Amino acid sequence: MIEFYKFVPQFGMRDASPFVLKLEAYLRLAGVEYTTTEVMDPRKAPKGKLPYIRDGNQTIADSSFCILYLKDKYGDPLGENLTAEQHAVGHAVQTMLEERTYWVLVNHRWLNEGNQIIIRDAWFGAIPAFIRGFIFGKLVKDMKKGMVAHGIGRHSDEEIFTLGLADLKAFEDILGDKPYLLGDEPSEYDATGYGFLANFMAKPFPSVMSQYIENSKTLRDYIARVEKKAFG
Ligand SMILES: N[C@@H](CCC(=O)N[C@@H](CS)C(=O)NCC(=O)O)C(=O)O
Repeated sequence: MIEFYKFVPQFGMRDASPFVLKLEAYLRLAGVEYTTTEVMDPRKAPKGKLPYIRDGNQTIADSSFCILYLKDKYGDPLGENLTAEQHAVGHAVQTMLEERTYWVLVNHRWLNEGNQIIIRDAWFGAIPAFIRGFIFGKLVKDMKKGMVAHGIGRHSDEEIFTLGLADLKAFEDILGDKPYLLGDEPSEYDATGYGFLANFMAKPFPSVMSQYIENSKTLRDYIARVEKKAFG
């Protein structure tokens, strides 16, 4: 049985990490049986990040490597009927969400001063107050440094949202009036689409991104459709 390691549910969401939500949606859509372990401190994870899975004595970290492992072990029920071109489109959309849109989410949650307090109290509230500020401050500083090195951290919030909104529009246009990103049936790329879009709708962090989704019947219905298909 696959053991799935994730964060504790937070902000009214099954998981406030888009990567964790992606993997859990994949497990459900692909019909893989699993048990769940909630982790408070991702530093103890094999690559210092969540999600990861265990299967017997094997540990696989990173949502994409987990999915590759699962496809290798159980086959690819969500992808076997897709053409190479559909896979390529799915891959490109997934890479956009994970490598670019993700930073729009991180910037808004972790570097916006109001949101920082919400994050700090929710995830670091158990740490004694006298060291909480220090630990959280260092984490935010390291995050900012990483984002500057990446390049995204050199833009203003407004510029970052401009990039994020372009990603949402691209996603919406590729989806069009299809029920799922690549057609009538869900694929692994919908697990990613859902994981990211649903996370922008986390209640305590309204933004132009959540507004865009709220105003788009296509995207709203899509999130609800994938959620229903995956989680019932
Ligand atoms: N490429 C990884 C990304 C995972 C990731 O960035 N997880 C974040 C949560 S969204 C995390 O665990 N962060 C903890 C940390 O950096 O301390 C994947 O696909 O699993």
